[in-house]
Amino acid sequence: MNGKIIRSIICLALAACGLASERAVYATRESVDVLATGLSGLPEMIAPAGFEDSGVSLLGGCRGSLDWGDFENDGDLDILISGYVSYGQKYPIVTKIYRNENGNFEEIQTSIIQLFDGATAWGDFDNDSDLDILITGYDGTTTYSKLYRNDGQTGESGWIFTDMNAKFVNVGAGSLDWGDYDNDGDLDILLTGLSSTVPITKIYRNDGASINSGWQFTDTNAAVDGVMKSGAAWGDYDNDSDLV
Ligand SMILES: [Ca+2]
Ligand SMILES: [Ca+2]
Ligand SMILES: [Ca+2]
Ligand SMILES: [Ca+2]
Repeated sequence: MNGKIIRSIICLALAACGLASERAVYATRESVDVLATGLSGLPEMIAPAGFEDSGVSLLGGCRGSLDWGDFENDGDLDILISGYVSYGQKYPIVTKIYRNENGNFEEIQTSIIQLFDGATAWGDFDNDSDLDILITGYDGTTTYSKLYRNDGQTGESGWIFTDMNAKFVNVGAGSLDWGDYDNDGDLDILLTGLSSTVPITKIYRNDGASINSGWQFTDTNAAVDGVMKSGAAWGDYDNDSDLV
């Protein structure tokens, strides 16, 4: 990888699980880079035509989730990844952030919860020009949906992500996407997954800062079917300049 990334494609095999050695970053001559996690036996995930293995080794891609994002605003894409470390072994479960240092990915220290079978995505929910984190999944015994605010570097290799104690429904086996569906300039949340034994789909409206330094996300009670082991994405299907 190099700094000439034009765009990124995220490939994720959520319901599957693979060998640690098969998690890798791929790069092409067109400067389109692919980061993939997933299952041994999915050849299209292992060696897509025209891509070569960059040799980058990451932990946490088994039954995992991932996202690219420049969380420290230095102009290159970094990696957020969660999941098992190795196939067939439920533990350890990790959530890791790798900082891109000229194509070398260096792990940074955070206090983000360790989850698998979930979803992760960078998004600047508080519009302060740095990427925050939404993450869902299992920790081995229960499910979580957590929002972390990016509060900057601490020490040489640490980064502060503050748990906002958001009141989202906790889900596993889900997916999520940030999007400003009401066009008011802030990112809202589309969230799916299994809550207890019930598949859910929730849309949370971002209503800004609340007293006691919290943040208000309001459940819109949207009439959307609940789903799990799913994919969720906003899109302006009717081209009327909104995401619904
Ligand atoms: Ca960066
Ligand atoms: Ca932010
Ligand atoms: Ca909004
Ligand atoms: Ca629309």
